[in-house]
Amino acid sequence: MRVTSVAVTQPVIRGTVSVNVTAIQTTKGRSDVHKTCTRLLDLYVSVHAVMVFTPFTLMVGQAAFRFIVFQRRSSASVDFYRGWSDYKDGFGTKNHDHWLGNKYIHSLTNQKTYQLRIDLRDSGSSSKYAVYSTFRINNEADKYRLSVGSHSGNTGYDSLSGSNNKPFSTKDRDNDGWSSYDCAERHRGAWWFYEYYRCRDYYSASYCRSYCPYYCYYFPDGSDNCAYCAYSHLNGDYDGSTRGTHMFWYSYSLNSYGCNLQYTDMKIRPV
Ligand SMILES: [Ca+2]
Repeated sequence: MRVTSVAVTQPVIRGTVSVNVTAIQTTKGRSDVHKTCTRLLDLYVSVHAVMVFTPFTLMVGQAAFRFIVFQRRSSASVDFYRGWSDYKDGFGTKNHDHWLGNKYIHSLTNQKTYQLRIDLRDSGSSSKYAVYSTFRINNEADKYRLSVGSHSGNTGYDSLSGSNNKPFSTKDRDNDGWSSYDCAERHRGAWWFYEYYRCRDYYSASYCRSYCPYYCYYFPDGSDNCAYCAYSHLNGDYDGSTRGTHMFWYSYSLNSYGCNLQYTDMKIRPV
């Protein structure tokens, strides 16, 4: 097999690499193309680079490679309670738990239109998914603001809806717009948080004291109050031991209303 034209720009180890494969010659058939794609994808993840596979991606013909997984949680082995620079540059490893990096997600999703798929497995081993017709995040100057299209799937609730058009927050960058709380600290993670629900804004102290403990995604705020900053948060602690710090996706069709998720991934593919 011979790749006749590969243009690589900015060949740096941790940066944006743009690769345009414009022509491929092979004498051994499709399997060799597949192998080369695999190597290129290995490169893409191992250096956290962003590559542009023009017709090449379609030539792979393997569903697994059409998706780019930018988030995966499957164990507690990778700490997701990190600051802005880690979420910007990415962390974790390709085939295990990781966050690809906001600067790469931004670069990818602003070059073409991508669909987002989120897969979830709850504490009862039930698997659900959510699909968004379009997905992109803006640049760092706009705090990696989220933009998603129409929702479908079987989780029973569009738990990313409230995060749409919201900036990204980390424990060292409070962009949630809610002066009462640092949502990333309270939820121990990073997400497109926003001002959403505070029990005492609606109910009496005595009511909140009894109401708050029912929902594990409510973080406590004193003895008679609780709050939460989004319908979903997939970058919380794995098996979070403190109320409000779990990975959650609010849903009546998931065990424990979508708390204590045991597996998640977030992935995109061009549409
Ligand atoms: Ca805040």
